[in-house]
This record gives sequence, structure tokens and C-alpha cells, in this order.
Amino acid sequence: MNHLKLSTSLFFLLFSLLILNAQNGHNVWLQNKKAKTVNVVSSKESPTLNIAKNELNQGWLGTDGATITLTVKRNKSLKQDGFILNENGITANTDLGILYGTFELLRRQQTGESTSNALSIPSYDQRILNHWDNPNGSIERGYAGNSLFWRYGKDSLTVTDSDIKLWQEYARINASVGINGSVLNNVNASPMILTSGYLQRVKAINDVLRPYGIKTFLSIKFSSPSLIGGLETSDPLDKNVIKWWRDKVKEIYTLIPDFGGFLVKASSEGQPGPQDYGRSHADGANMLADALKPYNGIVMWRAFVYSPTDEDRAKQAYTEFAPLDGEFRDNVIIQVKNGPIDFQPREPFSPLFGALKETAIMPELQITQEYLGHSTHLAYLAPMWKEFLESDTYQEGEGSTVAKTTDGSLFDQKLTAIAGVANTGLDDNWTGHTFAQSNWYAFGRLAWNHELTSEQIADEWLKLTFGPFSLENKNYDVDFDEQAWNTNFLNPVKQMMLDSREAIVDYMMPLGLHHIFSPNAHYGPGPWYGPARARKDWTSLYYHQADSLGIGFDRTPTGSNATIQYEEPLRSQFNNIETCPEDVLLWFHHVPWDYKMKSGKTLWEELCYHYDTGVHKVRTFQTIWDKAKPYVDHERFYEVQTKLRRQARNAIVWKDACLLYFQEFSNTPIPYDIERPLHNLEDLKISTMKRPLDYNN
Ligand code: GCV
Repeated sequence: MNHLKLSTSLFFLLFSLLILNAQNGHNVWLQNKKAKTVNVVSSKESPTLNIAKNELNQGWLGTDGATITLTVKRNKSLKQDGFILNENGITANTDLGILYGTFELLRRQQTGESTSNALSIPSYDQRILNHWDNPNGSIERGYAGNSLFWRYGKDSLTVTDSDIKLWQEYARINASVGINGSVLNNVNASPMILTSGYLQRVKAINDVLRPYGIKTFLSIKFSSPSLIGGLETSDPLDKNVIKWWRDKVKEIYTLIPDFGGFLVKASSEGQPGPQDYGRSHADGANMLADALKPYNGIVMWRAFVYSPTDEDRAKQAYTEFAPLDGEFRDNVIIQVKNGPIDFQPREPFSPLFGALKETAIMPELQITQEYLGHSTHLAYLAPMWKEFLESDTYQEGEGSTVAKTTDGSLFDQKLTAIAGVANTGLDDNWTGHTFAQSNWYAFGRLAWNHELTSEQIADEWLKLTFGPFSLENKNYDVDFDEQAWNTNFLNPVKQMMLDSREAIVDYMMPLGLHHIFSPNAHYGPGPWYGPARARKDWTSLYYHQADSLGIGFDRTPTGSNATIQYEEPLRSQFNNIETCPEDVLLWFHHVPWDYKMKSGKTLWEELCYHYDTGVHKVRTFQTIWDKAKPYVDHERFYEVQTKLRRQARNAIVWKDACLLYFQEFSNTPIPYDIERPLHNLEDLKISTMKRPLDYNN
């Protein structure tokens, strides 16, 4: 071997070692690749097209030396930023369409799908991340470090080179899955966000995000006119208030001409809103919409409203919003959480979907795992979101799925959108848990195409994140045995992902149980939580209603009658204990402990087996992952392995806590073929109040 060859080999060895060591997940599903040469021809230049060219040069895995043409021209079969891939290249109506087509092309090269004759059009026009980031850098319900956008301290508003680099990486990741909007701050908004220093920083962020096609939005505090504007009121019908907002909007658009608009949490969980002044949600939303209209800005007005009245919390959003249908401006869209309560591991869909026929409405999903084990438990959420999007509302007859009632295909919505509460932060791997990256990915993919299956998305994500093309994964540099990889890694790990959400439902709250967490952190179990002085709808006792007769919330006409908000035949189906789907049985019914389930078991036994199954599933995940070791770099392997161990311990705590506590009401033994509890209820009551929940560890 001559000197040159030797030093080149040494260089590559060192290089791969360095890269290997640096595998901290920061590149998410956009792993560095050994690209081949490609000749990219484009009829025009623009910052967005330059990004597309760069991506092709860095990631081309097709024929070496191929020529690819990027063509921006009007094509009637394409809506907005859709694109067509064919043998010669990418065609789109817009530069951004070319960028999306580029990412699709490169993705297909890696996953082995055909790269020719594909036409792709987004399901929703606006595909938006909601960041619950506070101006001091903390993140509400964030489990992956501090904010990417805001920080604490006296230089907090200075824009540094590392800020810009990070925002650019963030924008690239989002664009790669078609996300085109970011709300940069918490819906529990500080009024400070609308002051000049913060707006300057929003402008800086927007400048970085723009070429990647991402619009910025802000959450606003409804009482800003009085809090920072010196006005005596924030009444939306007051002329000074109207003027204040108009001026503020003008100031924003002068700085950021392509600003997206506002997200508003108003008259909700103590946040100020129009109801403080005797006005309606429509009055509040329309006033802001009028101010934004001249600039094409929009208002996303949240329907997450409930107050401590006697009315069932699950009914309140519908009660407040259904009568307002048709009263909102056409640049207002009502943002509704997928379920009627709050992002629980399983909820039926919110009855507002489909109920507003003359008002644009958008789903809000939660990517961050507030109620699904934070960034410790492995939960792939696409199955949960698909279950929701495919739920039939029956609003316009059979087949009126949530997807269709929101994507403009059933109702003539001028605006269509979908939001996901982000799980990103300053952690090296962005999301805390490596597998939580799959939820960021899945949200973007489903927002772009809600017809994709959970399996397909998991398959793509695994191939891109851990697959053979990644430079980081030295196992495949030499010789890649695809069959072995599929059998030993891809298929079992994909199955683990697909089963992971249901495992959590099983060991946390099966059969329609909901919100029985220990308070505040929403991490560990707290089915016993219900101090006499606590707000009733913030206690677990309110939600499970366990007593000596049975368990569950009666939402039929003999109870809160929440079922009336659903269209027939769903309403009757939910009302009848025999036809109500068992996975939401305790959501709708108070069921006797000895009620015979479809399996032939009593309700109590069925509950016990679900908790036990959940624990067993996590133990299976551990085995799958341990076997995957040869196929994963050290850092990500051990991170996931450690977290699965903790998840397994936590699952046992959940099972023991819930079964021992509910047994006090059922007065029946836990079936003897189920492993005996490892904990005492009294100890659990003390320890699970805290996070981290690592009893005895
Ligand atoms: C941002 C739940 C969460 C809150 C969140 C709220 C909302 O109550 O626990 O942290 O506040 O939902 O979506 O507004």
C-alpha cells in the first residue's frame, strides 16, 4: 500500500470514528450520506432553490453523474406547494414545492420507493408547530431542554451565530417533512412578546426560516392592550383597543411582511379573554382578524375552554362554540384539541369536529408527551393520530371522518390547517428521546398527507434514521445485508413502535379511563388524587368515579349526557353499554365491576389484564431493543435501552398503583395468574407525586 493510500485510509478511519462518536441524534432523520455526483439544472435562482440544490448535492443516491432539472411552472393539477417527480427531475408551481419535492426524492432514494411519476399535494394548507416556549427560555410541558428561540439573561435578545445555525437546522428539519409554520411562544402568552425587543428577535428568526418556507406566528395575551398598551380595558369592542391592535399589527408587518398571524388562548384556564368584558369568542377573534386581514394574516382561536362549573368538562368546548358557527371572519380558524378533555392517552374525538359547518376548524395534536411518559417512555404517536383522523363523525353521513371535516374536502373551508404542540428543545437530539423524533417526523408527514399509514411512516423513519445510507452507521459502510437488517432490526423495531402507544394506554388508563395522573407533572399515577379543597375537574376522582358499584364517567343521558353532542348513529352507539366500543367504555359509562365484557371476563378482571398486558409489552420492547444492538450506534442504543428500563419500572408502578387503588372499590382479588404487585399502595401514594417516578431506584 503506498503512502497516499495508507494516509487516505487512516483519514477515513479517523473520520468515521469521529462521526461515530458524534452520533448524538442531532441529525435526526437527515443523516449525513455518502452522496453521489449529480448535475442540478434550474431555470432560475432563489434562496429556496439554492437550498434544494444543496440538498441534492449533499444527498443524491441515484445514478452517479445524473442530471436533474428543477422546473417552476404553473401546473393545474398541482395545488399550492405540491410537486411532481419524474425521470428528469422535479416540477412545482412554487420554489417551495421544488424544495418539498427534493426532500421527497431523496427520501425515496433511501427508502427504496420509486422516484418517478409521483404527484404530491398537501392535505392541509398550514402545517404548524406550536411551541409552548416562554420568553425566559423555559418550555411548558417541554422535556428536551430549554427553548430554541428564547433564553434567560441580560443578553437574551441578542442574536448570536449559534442561534442562527440552530434555527437554520430547525428550519431544514421542518421543511424536510413539509411543516410550514411555527408559533414561537407559549399559548399561555406573556404580553412582553409583543414589545419591540422581542419583535426584533421574531424578525431575526423569521429571516432564517423564510427560505425554508416556514411562516412565524405568535401567541398573544388577550389583555395586552391594558398590560403593555396603557389602556384601561382590553374589551374587543372598545375603539381604543381596536386601534391598539391595528397599530400593533402594523408594527409587526412593517418588520415582518410575511408574518403568519396570531394563536390565541382566551377565556381558558385563567387566561384573559373577551368573556371578561361580556363579549363572545367571535367578538374577540373577529377584532383580531380584522386587524390582520389587510396583511393576509390569520387568527387561530383555540377552543380549549372549560371552567369549574357543574357541566361535564368534556361538554364545555362544544357548548361554547357550536352556537357561534358562522359568526367568525374568514381569516379565523378554530383550533380544537383532538379529544374533548386534554391529550389523554386515549380519548374519543372532540364532537366539535364536523359540528361547525360554516367555520373553519383545525385539529391540535400534542407531539410533546405531556400525558404519555414525557421523554422517558417510548411512544410512537402516529397510531393515535390516525385513529383520530379516521374517526367517523357522521356529520354529513357515513365516511365524514375528522380528516375530511377539516381538510376542506367536506366543507368549503377557505383555510385548512393542523397544529402539533412541539416536542423540541435544546437537547442535542432535539426531542429528549430518540424515538420522540419519530413523532416530529410523523406529525409533518401526516399534516402533508393524512392518508399515509402509521406503518409506512415508521418504516420511512427507521430507514432514514438508522438505515444503511447513514455515514454515522459504520456497520453498513462495508457490506450491508439487507435481509438481516430487515429481520433483526427493521421489522421488530417497527412493530415495537406500532405497539408502543397501546402499551401506554394499557398500563396507564385502559378501557376509556382518563386523567388519573398525579397532579401537575402529569407523569406518574394518581388515581387517588382528590383533596377536598381542590378544583373538582382537576382531580382524578372526578374522572374515574370509582365506587363500590363500579367505575367510569356516565356521559349518557342518565349522566352528563355528553353523548348528545355526537351525531347519530354514534350517539346511540356510545349510549348503549353493549355497543359502546370497549376501548372508550369507561369514558362514557359507569360500569359495574362484575359486568361481563366481550372476552367473557368481568370488568375488574379485564382491567387487571390490560394493566398486566401493558407491563408485558414494555418487557417485550426491551427484548426487541436489546437484540437491535448490532444495528445501532452506541450512544443512541444505550440512551433508548436505559429509558426502556425506566419505562418498564414505571409501568409496574402504574399497574400496582391503579390495581391496588381500584381494588379498594372492587373488593375482588387480582387474578392469580397476574404477577403480584411489588409495591404497597401507601408508599406509592407518597412517591408517585414526584417526578422522576423511579420508586425504589
Ligand atoms: C399550555 C393543559 C396543559 C397546560 C397547557 C394547556 C393548554 O392544561 O397541562 O400546560 O397550557 O393544556 O393546552 O392550553
